[in-house]
Amino acid sequence: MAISQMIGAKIHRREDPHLITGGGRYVEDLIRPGTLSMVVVRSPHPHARIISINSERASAMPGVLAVLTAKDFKPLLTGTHPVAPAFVPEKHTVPDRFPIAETEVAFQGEPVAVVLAETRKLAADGAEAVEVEYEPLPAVMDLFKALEPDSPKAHGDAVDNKAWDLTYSAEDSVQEAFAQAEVVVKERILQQRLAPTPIEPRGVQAEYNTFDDQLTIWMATQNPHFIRLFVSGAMGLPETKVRVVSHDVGGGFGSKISPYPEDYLVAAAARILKRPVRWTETRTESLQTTTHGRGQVFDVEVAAKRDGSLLAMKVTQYLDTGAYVGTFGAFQACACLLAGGGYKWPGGIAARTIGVLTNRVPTDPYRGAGRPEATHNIERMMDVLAAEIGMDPAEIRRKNFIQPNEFPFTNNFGLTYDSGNYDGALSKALELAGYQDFRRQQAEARQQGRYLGIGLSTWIEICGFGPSAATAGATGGIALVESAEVRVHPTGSAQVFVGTHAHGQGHDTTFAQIAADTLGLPYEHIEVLHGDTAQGPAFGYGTYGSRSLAVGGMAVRKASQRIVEKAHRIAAHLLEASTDDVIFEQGRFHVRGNPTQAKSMGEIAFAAYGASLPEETDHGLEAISYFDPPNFVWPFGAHVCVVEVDPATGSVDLQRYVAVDDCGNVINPMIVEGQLHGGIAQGIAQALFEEVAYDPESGQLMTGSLIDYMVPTANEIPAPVLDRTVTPSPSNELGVKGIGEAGTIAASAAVINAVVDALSPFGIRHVDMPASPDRLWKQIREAQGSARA
Ligand code: MCN
Repeated sequence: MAISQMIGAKIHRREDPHLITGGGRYVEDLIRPGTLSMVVVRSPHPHARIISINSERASAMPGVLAVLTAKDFKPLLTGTHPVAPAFVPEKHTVPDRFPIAETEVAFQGEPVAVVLAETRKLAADGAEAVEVEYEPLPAVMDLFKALEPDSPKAHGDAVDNKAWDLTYSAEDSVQEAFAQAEVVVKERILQQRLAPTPIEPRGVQAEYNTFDDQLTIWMATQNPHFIRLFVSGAMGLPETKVRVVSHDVGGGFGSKISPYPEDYLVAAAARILKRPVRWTETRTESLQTTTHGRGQVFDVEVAAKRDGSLLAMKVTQYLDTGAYVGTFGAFQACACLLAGGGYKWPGGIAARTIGVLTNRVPTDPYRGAGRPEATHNIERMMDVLAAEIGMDPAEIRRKNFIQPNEFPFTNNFGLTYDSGNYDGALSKALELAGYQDFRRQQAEARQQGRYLGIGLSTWIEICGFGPSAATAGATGGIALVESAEVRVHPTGSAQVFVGTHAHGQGHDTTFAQIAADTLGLPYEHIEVLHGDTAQGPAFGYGTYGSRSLAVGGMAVRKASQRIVEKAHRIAAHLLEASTDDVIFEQGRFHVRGNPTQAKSMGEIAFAAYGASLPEETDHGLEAISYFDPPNFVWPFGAHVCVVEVDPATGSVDLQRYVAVDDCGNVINPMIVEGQLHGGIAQGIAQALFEEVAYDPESGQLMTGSLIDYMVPTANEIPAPVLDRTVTPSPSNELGVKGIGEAGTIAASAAVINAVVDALSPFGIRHVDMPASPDRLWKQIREAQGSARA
């Protein structure tokens, strides 16, 4: 492929051949000699006191080397589970969390002991033989019950079940707007708990080398450097003595950002036993103990004029934190700050978030984290309002959009949207979906007793985390910037080490595209490396929040530009010209006006390690860069979904899905489409299929296998029609915005709006997720009953 044509090229992912031919390297593939398997003994109760743990029988089982409990780990592990203060520093009551329970368990699946044996089967047998005596305590499974004063407390020593209660703004203008509004609509909107369910479950291996006191951890994670930071801190080791290696990762969707108890336990067990230790969760453990996403309820009220002009909004978020506050769990409160979507609210927005402790597994970011919730709320409310005043859902959106000439636009909470043309995306999507014609088809179908519906979702997103000035406070002092190191070798091949860590997003391809164009080297000569804290820059900030391109890709760009600057000086020296007279084009340096006398970047690379350098120039061609963006990036788009609902069964037939998205300039259109396909599938999954369910009385997880937890397959997801508009971001030189979460952020509202539109003849104006056949069937029956009454 020619030089300088890589950015924007629709090329296949270079990662795929080895992944799809079984050549991936996952944690389970790693076999170190002498490795012990760890199996975790977990609480069967949602809340209980631990009376005693008897490991005598287990310790005597064949192949079992040790049974370890909290008291064995205490000398090695200090501190508590890290929790980023995020947006809720006030009134934050976060229960302490040691990786393994000592006296009390607060959710079903919480570790109480670990068994280490020669094989996993022997460890599992040993775990069966560990005798734990519990005194069950009252558990609180429902977040509204948890807020009642006489409710059981999720932890024995808790005063109440509030992890936080924060009002972002309660402007007087909001009250005034509601008092003067011609129409007010309100809705309670559920965001059910979801299990992230990556194909590769969590896995950790660790080896402690006593020769040089070096701890190596192999694991499936989204951010190896953060894990190194937390584990080295907990074990009292310098970061230089801990190496975290993460090869291929089979998905994460946010669930592999934060450290987990097992990460510490495997590392500490390897140190105690002086043998390598491995642990990989079973699918049931994954559903039971990997952090869940969403788990929220919103009360939303919108005040407007009869002509559809929005005035003000009130929103209260109830967020089920689970038994402990996840490391980045409070980040989901950003649903409040984005409550207004892409619309203008002259009277303001009053927002309150309440974090509620329950006896369920903790919640933490899951693809979109806070932004799907914000989009779902506002996009539902736009339709509820449109129905109330008899206005077309597309028109009411157009009437209230922030206009292209109003960017940069500062929202009601002081966040500045960088650029956008919301109507541009909507108009294109409506045209592709045949919106005008659809209403005719819908009317005809209704005459035949068929219920078709169309739903819109005009979404916006904050991503590209993030500007250090904005993120340092939310992360407890760690500024979310991103790093890259570029090494050009004497023969003109280059290695690009990045601090992000792709786990399905195709960075090896897209970052090589950026480096190839910037360095003027052939794409094939560039190798992208990540996931090993012993290589590349000292720190990396990881892959989440659709930040890798807008922040990490820019670090690649900047480091590559530094190389070009140095190469420029060397080229001028070799061409015996002044640097001002030498220009860099298509990977070649030449004297202005004389393109025949030129030096390629490959030739300069060789010279950089040779004897003929300009004065005061160091040898080598390497550069490190950290990029700190001036702002977040704000992608947007419009999704349109067409469904048919069968009122006899409540089943939803997804007939068409159109998405027009705008992530600024695009590095690789094929990868962007792939990200949208996956993201949309997960949004549809939330809308129609998936829900983590607990028995409300016993607190037992009822969706502990993939038979009960309904992850849809390709059969249930239609191939979406994708298109885009291009509104570059002014926040980075590449003009890019993120796309990794966009599909999930947009999709649930488009699907549910379509379902509600289909069922509007029954007088139904809101449907909760998942809109499963039984839920819809009951709702239709109830609506028919009340219509008859
Ligand atoms: N890209 C591009 N042009 C753009 C925007 C993005 O070519 N204008 C490319 C990027 O170069 C990158 C990919 O698209 O190769 C996604 O980039 P970006 O939007 O920066 O998102 P991240 O790489 O930071 O990925 C994180 C995002 C998140 S937050 C979740 S959750 C998620 C997701 O990505 N989890 C995933 N996509 C996933 N895909 C897979 N297969 N597995 C997961 O767990």
